[in-house]
Amino acid sequence: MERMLSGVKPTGRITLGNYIGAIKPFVSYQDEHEMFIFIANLHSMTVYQEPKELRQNTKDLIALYIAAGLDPEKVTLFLQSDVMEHSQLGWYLTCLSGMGELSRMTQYKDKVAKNETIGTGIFVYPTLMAADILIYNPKYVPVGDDQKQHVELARDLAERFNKRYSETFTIPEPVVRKVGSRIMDLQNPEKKMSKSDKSDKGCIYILDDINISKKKIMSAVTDSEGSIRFDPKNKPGISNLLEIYSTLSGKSIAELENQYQGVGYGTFKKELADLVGDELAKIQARYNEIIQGDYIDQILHEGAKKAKLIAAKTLAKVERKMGITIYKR
Ligand code: AQP
Repeated sequence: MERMLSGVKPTGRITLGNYIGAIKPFVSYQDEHEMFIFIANLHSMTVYQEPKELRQNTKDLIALYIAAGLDPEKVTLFLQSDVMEHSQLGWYLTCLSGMGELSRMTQYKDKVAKNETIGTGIFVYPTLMAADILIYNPKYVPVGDDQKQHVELARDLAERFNKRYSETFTIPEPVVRKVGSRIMDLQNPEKKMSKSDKSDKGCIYILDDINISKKKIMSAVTDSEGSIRFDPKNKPGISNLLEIYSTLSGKSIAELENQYQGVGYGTFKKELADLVGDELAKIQARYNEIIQGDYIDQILHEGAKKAKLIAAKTLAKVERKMGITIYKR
């Protein structure tokens, strides 16, 4: 089985965007791949996290991974901070990277353009993300649309290291799904749905009350044309709802366009709201069972042990090749 790796940051309540763009695809890959899925808590530190909230968000995220269908028997689930080798390899890769290439990373560039205060962590986190990936030598990295650039940096750094010190890292390939890799805000469909957004009206959270999640779909911004067709440029609201519908129902966008020909937006939204509500209800029921007791602690403990075995081996190899190690450990 080919190895696959990905993660999500515990930076807020998990959204429908995170679920459709990341967690649901992870579940669909688990039978055919050797998967490593982690909670990217080191990355969450690039922006201040209130400690109590961070603890809760971390716990919720691991419970949601499992509630959504990830099977800890098949998938290695762990906290990034439990495997310290990520940070150590991250440092070596930071030293291998240039200011120029890190300055070209979209997230950093956006913050510069908006004249925001930028922590150093925001600037260097792509090299830590490269380490998260390369330390497991995965073939595939499933990501949403916005993360593709970071996997490309990981590829460049892997090639640079391999060339300088000899073949060491597998060159990873990003896997970006055609539908659902960028779910947009329901109130502002020009903007990505994000868990750390301040306003929650356009954002459905997986742990939202079911009626509230349905109301959010019913009040999603659309347009005045009245026809249900996929046209992200001219009809961003309806196109976004079609993507959500398609990924949750398994029907293609073309099938949905056909099914809803001549049907009003109200009916379309109502049926989508029911679909979203049913999906969330299933996940929430399972979440409520998992969040009790110490099941999560056991999963994370086991996961960290398994991940560390591989990460330590890669790091030892890297340090040997770089000349850091001078004795047999
Ligand atoms: N709106 C989205 N549509 C589809 N996929 C999405 N992802 C995030 N938002 C959407 C994917 O979810 C995974 C988790 O990413 P992350 O937590 O590491 O960071 P992110 O992409 O920055 O996610 P958020 O929700 O926008 O978090 P904040 O607000 O903290 O920055 C990734 O695979 C991502 O592509």
